[in-house]
Amino acid sequence: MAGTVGSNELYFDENFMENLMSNDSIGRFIEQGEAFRTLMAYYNCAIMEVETKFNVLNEDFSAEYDRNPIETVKTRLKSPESIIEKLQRKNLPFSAESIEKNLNDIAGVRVICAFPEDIYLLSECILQQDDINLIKRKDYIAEPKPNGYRSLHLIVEVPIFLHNEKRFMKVEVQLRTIAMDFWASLEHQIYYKKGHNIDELRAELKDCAEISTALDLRMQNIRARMDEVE
Ligand code: 0O2
Repeated sequence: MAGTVGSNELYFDENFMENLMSNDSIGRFIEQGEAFRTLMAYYNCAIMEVETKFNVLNEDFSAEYDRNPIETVKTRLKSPESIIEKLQRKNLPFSAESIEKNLNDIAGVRVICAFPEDIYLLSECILQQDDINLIKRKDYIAEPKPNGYRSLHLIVEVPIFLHNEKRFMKVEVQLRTIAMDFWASLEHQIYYKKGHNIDELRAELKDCAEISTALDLRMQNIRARMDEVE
């Protein structure tokens, strides 16, 4: 994910702003500052709602079964730079309205689990909550991307309760294991790199994806056998 995972600050670089203002349509977008800031505040609220839901589930499993299905929850608000880049790439209008209508990943919550089966357990639990609407589900664990990327992606809509209204906001939830997260972090760095040995590195990463899949399954199997013993 672009933007800083775990930090919800909005940040504009000075040169970046100058370049932006020289482009008419983007300039108009920036002029919409107030609407943009309000929208980002709403997404921030939605992130808090979804993060809390996962923390509650983790507490519940801990109290009931004496185990935590979640290792970590990371959150991020997409940076203005990434939002503008995505609107441009998709040839979409630069406005707060357009962002809300067309982009699904402004608010991001990443849930890291130790075992693959916990991913599906948590996904089921969150989706059966009556204030959550599922918009889109992509299972890159059942069907990994050609480069080896694995994760379960959910686009959900969650209500936020403001002083005078209830608003539904979209949040992208990525669920993955520690191994999948480790792999994706390195792959994300390589994605932006160029160089003569890049194909070799990508092939090696693909190999690592297969090893990490096997490791996830073996670890899950060990846990299942430990549960049997207990
Ligand atoms: P960011 O925020 O910089 O991470 P769309 O549905 O149009 O929003 P897309 O690409 O169809 O976009 O969505 P998809 O496939 O669900 O992927 C969305 C996010 O998943 C990406 O965000 C990444 O965070 C992650 N992701 C998807 N594929 C890969 C991959 O091959 N490697 C890694 N490391 N991460 C991946 P973005 O769009 O990159 O933006």
